[in-house]
Amino acid sequence: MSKPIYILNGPNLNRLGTREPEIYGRTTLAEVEAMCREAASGHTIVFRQSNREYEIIEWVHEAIDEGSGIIINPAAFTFTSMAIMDALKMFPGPMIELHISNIHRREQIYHKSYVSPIATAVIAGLGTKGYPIAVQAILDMISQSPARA
Ligand code: CA2
Repeated sequence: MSKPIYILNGPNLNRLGTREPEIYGRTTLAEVEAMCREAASGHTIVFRQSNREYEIIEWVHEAIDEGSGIIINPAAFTFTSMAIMDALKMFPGPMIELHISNIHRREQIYHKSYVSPIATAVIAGLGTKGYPIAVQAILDMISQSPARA
């Protein structure tokens, strides 16, 4: 049985599709999850969202023990959390940092990510369609290192 891909989502993303559609679109997080499962074509996905920093850290630890890859949209924790960065640093496999919006086109406070310097790749600005693209990309990365598949 292959190890799951962890797709972790940070604070407020449970409200996706309900506010600021000009920035984040109208797709809900449940629909994003369905898109990811379809893109994974059978590979196991663990898809989670939390508004709590410690919970995301616990899930990164779980992924370190049980996961083959991590896709993470840390939302506001991107710019604040050394603790999530430290946990992610321990993950030995491929890791994609994902943002729905292009954080670099936004205000200065959205420019300095703690995660980008330790991520394998960064996807930003593709809208929620970035998620299935990230799933395909990480499956490709995992297949390049069969020990983790
Ligand atoms: O673009 C992204 O995916 C972000 O990670 C979203 C974060 C923001 O802090 C990052 O800079 C970029 C904010 C998520 C807020 O979630 C909302 C959900 C529904 C409606 C409005 C905001």
